[in-house]
Amino acid sequence: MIKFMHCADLHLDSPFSLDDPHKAEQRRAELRGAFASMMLFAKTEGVDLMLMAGDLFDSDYAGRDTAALMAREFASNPKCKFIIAPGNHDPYTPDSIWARYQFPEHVYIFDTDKLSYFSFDDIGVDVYGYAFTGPSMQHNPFAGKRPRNPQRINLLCAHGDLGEPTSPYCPIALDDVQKSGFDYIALGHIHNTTGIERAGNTYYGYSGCLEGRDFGETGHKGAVYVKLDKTESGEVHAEIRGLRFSKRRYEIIRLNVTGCTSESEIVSRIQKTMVEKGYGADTALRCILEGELPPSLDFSERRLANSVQGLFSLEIIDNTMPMANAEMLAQDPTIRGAVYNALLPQMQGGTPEERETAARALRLIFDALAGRPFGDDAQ
Ligand SMILES: [Mn+2]
Repeated sequence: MIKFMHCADLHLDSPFSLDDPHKAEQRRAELRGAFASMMLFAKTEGVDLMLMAGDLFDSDYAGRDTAALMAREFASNPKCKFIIAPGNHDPYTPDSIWARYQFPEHVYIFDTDKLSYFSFDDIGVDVYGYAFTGPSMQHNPFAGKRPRNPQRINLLCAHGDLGEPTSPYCPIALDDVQKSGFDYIALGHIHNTTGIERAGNTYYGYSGCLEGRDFGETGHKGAVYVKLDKTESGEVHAEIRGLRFSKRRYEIIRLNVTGCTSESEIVSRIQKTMVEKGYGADTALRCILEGELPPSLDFSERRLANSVQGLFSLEIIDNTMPMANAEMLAQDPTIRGAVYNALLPQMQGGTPEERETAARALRLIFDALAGRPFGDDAQ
């Protein structure tokens, strides 16, 4: 039996998308922390191989200190073989860190865009793979190819776009996977994993990234841990586990706040949802408010975000409509009723942009009529 891990898309040195530059810097440090946690796990568990399926760095201008950090981590675990298949963000070029930096001997880096392999007789494993040698790749190097020795445990470590025939990032057809003859295909490129699946006799899938970087990469992130056995007759048994290494997660919720009559009621509704979903200091939350609120309810997105305690960060997006108590308003003989009735068609039937503009206009006018200063989100 062999033990291996599969990770990808570390994007070390990546910029993080957060409003607060201090927190963005913190996130960079946490990403390195997640990497260190994964490496510690590999060492503790005594894994034989780590398959790193590309985009380890965010760009081919990765800093030397990041390369040094990576090399130190590799050096501290000489029993594990590290296999690297450079991706579209960190392609193997003569100037790249892969070519120029002196990594330890037990680090194996694919350096051509043709399928090649590293052979490990001590554990009976061949690891196939290829490198991006530029920012894009039009053809799948393993399409139509088979491992040279079916008796071996045959793994493939690769960066590419599965099921996207026109992708400029190495389009891989499911058929290529199914007919490949590999026992396990460790893919990188897609940051949200959908789990490891099986096609034909081949396990395959994306590990996802190690840390989410923005709201496009929600949920906890990590790596895949596999214990794999191949019998004499070529039968494969695999125990596959997804492991969390991320320090934080990005999450998005849509919250209906109909019935709230004050800002503090909205705050408690957000807090109740946090408890239900288990969101705490590990969570960067985007909360989209929906539903109908009284037009007179004066709230600011920023003030709301500051009132909610216990999260890593909170972003409020207001998609509510100021239409609660609508019947009373529609009957209102004053200018309030006239404004409401004038804006109602756009608030109800317009495009999302028109609805938002009309809702905002109504709030501003009601604020002005009530003598309130415009909220800080007004512009
Ligand atoms: Mn990529």
